[in-house]
Amino acid sequence: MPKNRTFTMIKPDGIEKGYIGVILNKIITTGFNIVSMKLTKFSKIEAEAFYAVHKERPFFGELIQFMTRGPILAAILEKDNAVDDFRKLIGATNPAEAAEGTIRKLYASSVGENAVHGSDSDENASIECAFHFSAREMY
Ligand code: 3AN
Repeated sequence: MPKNRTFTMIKPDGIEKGYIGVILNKIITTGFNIVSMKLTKFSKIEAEAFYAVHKERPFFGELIQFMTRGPILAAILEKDNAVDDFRKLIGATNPAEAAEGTIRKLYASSVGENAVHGSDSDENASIECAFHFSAREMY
């Protein structure tokens, strides 16, 4: 598999609980290279745009409130098979269903507040990277 890229965020719950260090350590020791990273915060309009695909879902309002309540750590990660391997590393959306050793099993508390985001396709990874980083910030 050629090296490719995925996009991740440590979500507000992960930051509030002090999990930046342990989550980044897990990402790096699993073999991902961090190629871009920033601590930033969504405005309501930005969060609604980022999660537009979910706008008809019943949890949309809750999701936007959660994702705007504090800073996020946004990063672009590189590795062979990055998108699929990162989804494996973070585990199922609901931490109660996430496999042992995954980031969500270890550090997430609920299906809503699930500590980390990972792109679900190469196409969405490109869109999400460009949402948070300018061309000159993608190394
Ligand atoms: P994933 O993050 O695993 O790709 P998605 O794309 O289905 O999951 O959902 C995006 C985000 O929406 C999740 N990370 C979570 O924060 C939130 N979410 C998903 N399902 C629910 C739900 N049933 N209740 C509340 N929030 C949810």
